[in-house]
Amino acid sequence: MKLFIPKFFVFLLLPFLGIAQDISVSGFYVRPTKGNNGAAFMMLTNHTERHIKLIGAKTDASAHVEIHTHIKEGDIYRMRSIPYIVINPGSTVVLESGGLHLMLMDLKNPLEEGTVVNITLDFEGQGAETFSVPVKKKSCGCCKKSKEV
Ligand SMILES: [Cu+2]
Repeated sequence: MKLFIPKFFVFLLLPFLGIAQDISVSGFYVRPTKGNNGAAFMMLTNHTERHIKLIGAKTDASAHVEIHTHIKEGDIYRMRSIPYIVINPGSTVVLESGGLHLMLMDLKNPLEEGTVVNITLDFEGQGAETFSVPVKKKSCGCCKKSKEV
């Protein structure tokens, strides 16, 4: 199944997506891929005075989504699944290439640049929020690194 979402439809949805009251999500994008797994990146800013956890994500584009980090083993960095990401009070966590990211596992179709995938983020105690996420090679400038995951 390919996601062909008319542009006007995305436009209509935009006012309702992207900003939760306590957490803001910016620079959210997914990299195009022909492989089985895709990677999603973003910045998460916690506007509250308490810790907030990203405890999961899901999408209709893949079988499931894992939260990944990179762990150094000897001289090699390997991806590891972790149960959650903590966003400290008043802080921003960057999910970027080579670091934390969401891994879209077992994609149903290749992720083609210019399309959109819906990804739902689940924050502990905040509920879930769904975003229309563009498939593109680079973010809108929030992530400086460009090395491959
Ligand atoms: Cu990964």
